[in-house]
Amino acid sequence: MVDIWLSDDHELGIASLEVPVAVDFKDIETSLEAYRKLLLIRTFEETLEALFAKGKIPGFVHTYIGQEAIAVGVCTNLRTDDYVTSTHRGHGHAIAKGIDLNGLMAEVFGKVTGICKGRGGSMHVADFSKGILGANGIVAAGTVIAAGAGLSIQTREEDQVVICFFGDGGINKGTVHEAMNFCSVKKLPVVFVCENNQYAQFTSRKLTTSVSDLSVRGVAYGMSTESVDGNNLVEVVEVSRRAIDNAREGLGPTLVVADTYRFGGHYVGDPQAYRSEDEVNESRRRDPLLLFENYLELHGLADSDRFELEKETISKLVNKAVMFAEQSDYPEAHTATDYVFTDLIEGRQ
Ligand SMILES: Cc1ncc(C[n+]2csc(CCOP(=O)(O)OP(=O)(O)O)c2C)c(N)n1
Repeated sequence: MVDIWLSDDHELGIASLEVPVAVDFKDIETSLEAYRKLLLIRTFEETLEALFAKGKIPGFVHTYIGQEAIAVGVCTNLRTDDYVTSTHRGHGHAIAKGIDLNGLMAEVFGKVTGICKGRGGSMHVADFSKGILGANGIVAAGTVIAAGAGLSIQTREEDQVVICFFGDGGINKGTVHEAMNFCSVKKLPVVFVCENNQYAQFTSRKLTTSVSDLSVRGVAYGMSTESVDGNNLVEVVEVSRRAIDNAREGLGPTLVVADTYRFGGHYVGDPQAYRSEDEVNESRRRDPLLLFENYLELHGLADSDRFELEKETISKLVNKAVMFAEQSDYPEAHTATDYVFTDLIEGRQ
């Protein structure tokens, strides 16, 4: 048992995968679809690490490696017209919500064919047509955007939901207090998913946060709360579905705390002097991809040959996206302010 990142009630090992689920993860296509999404995020991020080292990516890159089961598990329960708000570590959320892969890659490269025409880059990827309201370089800013989107849904009397992904560092921000209180008092259809990856930049959660069980923060706002092993895809699907169903039915927001571990540094190139290699290696024993492979094997849904086949297919997809991005142009300098303001605002000026 390691206590570096698991909440007290989360056991180590594959026994915890034996969770009864409503999504039919005994169905081979459903399971493989989820596996492909996990792989897609992992491969996308590992490819970016290599490209960043070659100097091909402008700015900073924060990878989602180790946390994939949270985005995939939660988004498995969503419709295209549901919304997600994201963070600076947002590629996984966007992929899980169905963003176009070429458009995402080109955006991270800052190319004109990017999903935001190269204006956003890694930390500001958005695609409103898929309900992706934006990655965000401002920690926890997505929480108040989620509250606004929730209020919009309630005002329109629709049954969409908003998922607000944010980090354990973010949970100490004042905006979280405002957003959670507002969503709770208004019973807005928002699910706050706190990805507890144990670090905020270079500082352990234990040094910055007054409680070890982050879900108590939701109790303070009169919200439902859930805790889940964020590396266990099947469990994330099940727990987040309860919260999403409740939100859709008008029962108000839930705080879901998903315990996980950030395998990479805070950003690509982070020397990581604040943690030991042993700690990182220990956490990799509970790699969400390995756990889900164990699950698939245990239930006779796939074997190592199948895993290899899927990995090859996904690698090809990501390589094609890299080629697309590399062959695309950068925006021309004189267009820098195009697409930055909405017509609405321009119309008012
Ligand atoms: C408002 C604000 N304060 C500080 C920063 C600097 N900063 C960038 S990432 C980060 C840590 C965020 O930690 P967490 O929310 O746990 O997300 P993680 O990086 O672990 O995914 C900080 C403090 C920022 N971008 N925005």
